[in-house]
Formats: sequence, C-alpha cells, structure tokens
Amino acid sequence: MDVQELADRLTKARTSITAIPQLSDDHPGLDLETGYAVQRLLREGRGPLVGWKLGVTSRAKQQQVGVDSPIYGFLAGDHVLDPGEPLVTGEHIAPRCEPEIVFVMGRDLAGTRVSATDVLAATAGVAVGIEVLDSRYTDYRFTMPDVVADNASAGRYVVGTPVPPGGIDLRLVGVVLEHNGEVVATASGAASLGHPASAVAWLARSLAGSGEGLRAGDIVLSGGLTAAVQVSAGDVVVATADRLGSVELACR
Ligand code: 0L1
Ligand code: MG
Repeated sequence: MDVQELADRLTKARTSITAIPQLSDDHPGLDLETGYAVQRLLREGRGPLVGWKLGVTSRAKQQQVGVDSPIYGFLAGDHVLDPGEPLVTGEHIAPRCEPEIVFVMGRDLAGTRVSATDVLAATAGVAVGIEVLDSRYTDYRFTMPDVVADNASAGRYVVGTPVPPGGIDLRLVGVVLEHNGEVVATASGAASLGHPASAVAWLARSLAGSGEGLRAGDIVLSGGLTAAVQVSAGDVVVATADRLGSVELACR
C-alpha cells in the first residue's frame, strides 16, 4: 500500500473541497495502524501542531460503529477559529458541529501509564468548545481505519474561555447544544469515556506508542458529547456547559 499516495488523496480532497470514496474501497486491508501512518503524513506542511482531538469516545457511538476504542487526530494552526470568527461553510465539504469539553495543558504529559488524575494535575484550564467535523469521504461512508487516515474528520474548532479545573466534576458538567435558537441535544461530560480526563489520558497513553506526548499549551478536544448537527450558511450554533460558560459559532 502506498501510504503517501493515500495521504495525497486526502490532502487533495481537503484542499479542493471535494469528497472522495473511502480508501478501503481500493484497499480492503487498510487497518488502524496504516490509518495512523496516513494521518501522520497529513501533518506535513501544516506547521507546528496546536493539539489533538479525540473521536468516537462515547460508548453509544463505539457500539454503533462496532469498535471498543476511541481514535485521535491532530490539530494544526489552520484548524483554529478565533472566538467570534465565522465558519465559512463553503471551505468545507459537509460541516457538522458538536460540543466538547476542551483541555488546555499546563505542562507536558507523556507515558504509557498516564491516568485521568495525572491529566487533571497537568491541566491549566478547561473550556467548552465546538468542533466542526468535516469528513473528506463521500456521504460519510468510511471504516474506522478510513476515518483515522482522514484525521478523525477534523475540520475546525472554537474554544470558550478556559477556567481552572479544580473543584469541577467534569463527569457531571451538563452541556446543551443549540442550533438556530433551538436546543437540539444535551449531555453531560461523562458521555466521553466516563470522564473527559479519562479520554485525554487514553490519548496520552496512545501517543506514547509513537514516542509522542502532550505538551504544555496543547489544546485537547476530549470528544463530542452529543450527536453532531449539520450546518449551513446563516446558521448559529451555541454550546453551553455548566460552570464553563458558552461559546457561539456563526456560519456564513
Ligand atoms: O470527532 C469524532 O468523533 C470523529 C470521528 C467520527 C467521524 C465522523 O463523524 O465524521
Ligand atoms: Mg469531536
């Protein structure tokens, strides 16, 4: 399998805003390891990483897609939306928004034995965020290795104002997702692997497998807490979390 050629297909799909068939159509042997090898190649030319995203962190979603593990992707500078900056939907293939609890790392954290407690101790702040997912595959048809190769459908993200994590039980943080003024989904932090910090600990342990880790200042999207809503120009999405405040994303 030519991993570089697969990465080139995905980069072309992203930059030309044109969906492609899932890679596994041509390569039924595509496995998760190869998917991550493709994903690593996508980082080239994207500048320094600003952090990471977790995907498929809820048990419901894992069961739905028949896996028992989450996945991760990278965040580069061109994924960031500043607060108040609109999402230009025409820059994406089929954007969808989901609410997340976001971690801002206060110090480096790496190793195969990182726990949720270690994560919380290394966290400078937590915030509510909105992730914009954008699959490069036609009609969201993909296997788990395909979606790993496609950087876990990373599109853009916006983060609210971080607060220190001390004294907040992130499992119990209630989250409300509004789409054009209507509440479309609700959840609590426990939807992400039982505790958002457990999801981040899984990420740190997984990165250790390729000799990487979390660095001070990294942003980590700890996993969508509700189903994602499809958005188009003119829409407004608001994510609100107990103790963490709100973040709004206007689409044009
Ligand atoms: O953040 C995620 O959960 C990405 C994986 C799911 C793939 C998708 O819905 O595009
Ligand atoms: Mg997400």
